[in-house]
Amino acid sequence: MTVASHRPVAREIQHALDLIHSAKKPVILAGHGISISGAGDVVRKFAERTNIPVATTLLGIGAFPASHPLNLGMMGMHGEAWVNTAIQEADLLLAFGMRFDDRVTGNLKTYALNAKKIHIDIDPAEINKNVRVDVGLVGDLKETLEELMPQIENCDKSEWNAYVNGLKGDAAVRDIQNLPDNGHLYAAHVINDIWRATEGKAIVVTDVGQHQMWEAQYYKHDDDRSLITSGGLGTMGFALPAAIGAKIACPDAEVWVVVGDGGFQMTCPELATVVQEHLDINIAIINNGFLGMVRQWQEFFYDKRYAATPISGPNFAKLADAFGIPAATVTKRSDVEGAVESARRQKRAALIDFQVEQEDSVYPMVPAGADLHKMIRRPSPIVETAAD
Ligand SMILES: Cc1cc2nc3c(=O)[nH]c(=O)nc-3n(C[C@H](O)[C@H](O)[C@H](O)COP(=O)(O)OP(=O)(O)OC[C@H]3O[C@@H](n4cnc5c(N)ncnc54)[C@H](O)[C@@H]3O)c2cc1C
Ligand SMILES: Cc1ncc(C[n+]2csc(CCOP(=O)(O)OP(=O)(O)O)c2C)c(N)n1
Ligand SMILES: [Mg+2]
Repeated sequence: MTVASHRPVAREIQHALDLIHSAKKPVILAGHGISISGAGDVVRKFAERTNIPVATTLLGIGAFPASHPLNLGMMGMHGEAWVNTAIQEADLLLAFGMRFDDRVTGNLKTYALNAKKIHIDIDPAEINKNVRVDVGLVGDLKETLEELMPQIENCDKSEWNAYVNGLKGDAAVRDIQNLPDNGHLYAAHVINDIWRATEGKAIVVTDVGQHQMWEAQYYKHDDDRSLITSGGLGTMGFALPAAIGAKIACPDAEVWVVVGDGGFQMTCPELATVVQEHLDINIAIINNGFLGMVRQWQEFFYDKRYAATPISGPNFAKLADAFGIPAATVTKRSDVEGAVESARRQKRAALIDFQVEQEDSVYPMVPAGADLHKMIRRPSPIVETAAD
């Protein structure tokens, strides 16, 4: 293949068009470059005209609306199983401003072997870096798609879409909000309840770990840049300072921090900045008493040898109180909604310490370097867990 330099050349554009129009099982891989390029609208028009389903990276969440019928959800290590299966069975992948991170591909030797690949990226170094592609279009995504659009024909991919939707099975209705309360508090419940209370319209800033993945799974983002999260660097301690930035940049937005008990302790002195600058930020600590994501790997791959992952912490509500921030501690699902609404009503910062199940894990999971379709599934679906 050839890589067109900086402005895609006609031959490469034609090759891409041929692949798009002849594909029977295509998937768009929507990445962070969509937001950076401001290409959200043209990506939506492209997907609708070609009828191609869309999988997002973690950093692509929100760049294509979660509620759009063509949105499959997040791909990769903690993506939904049907999304990864669709990618593995696809005959064409269209990578839009994403860089095939190892959390996205799993084992490169078995990654989407049946698929032709088109990669549109502004950085020539990204083309063929991790995954070899058939067409590499180097350029700004919005400009490149706008150039392609007049030549894109309406496509009927209804058979493929029906097949992919069928893959969702029961997992698609992992509708946890209507389940009976069994006395357990799951992080998934908390995040889903925050999503419902905020009608999906908040800017959510997460830290790094299990709570970050549950946020990606259970808060449905329809708006671009409404999820701010540390992806590639995965820097614990990111959430609170980043939320301060988000609130100052968007003072009228409702801003929520979703943070683990470990990461919060890394940058919690910034509560002083929150108070000093009179910032109305709501902080949800997903407190599981562990460096949870590391504990999960120890459970799955190291015989539950929980070395250095059980962590202590202060009484977070008292800590908030010391800063003059109103706070609550929640241990029961029935108290989640009231605490969230009370935090939202305050016209200043508020903090909630959600003391969730300690040894819950994020499912599904592709073990690092494993084949993308070989996911570890939840032993019993959360539907059953929550109802037992
Ligand atoms: C605990 C943990 C678990 C994770 N699990 C997952 C997971 O399950 N699934 C997942 O997807 N991610 C996961 N991640 C995140 C992952 O590590 C990467 O950060 C993420 O996949 C990168 O997404 P991206 O390629 O869309 O964004 P980026 O890394 O930001 O790449 C953006 C790409 O767009 C290009 N670009 C920029 N501007 C433009 C433009 N104007 N026009 C065209 N192209 C442009 C860039 O050159 C780059 O190639 C996880 C991270 C952590 C910390
Ligand atoms: C600064 C930093 N140190 C270590 C890590 C490795 N790491 C990734 S997730 C994680 C655990 C996070 O624990 P917590 O903040 O409690 O969130 P949880 O996973 O329990 O939701 C660790 C230690 C990291 N990403 N960043
Ligand atoms: Mg934790």
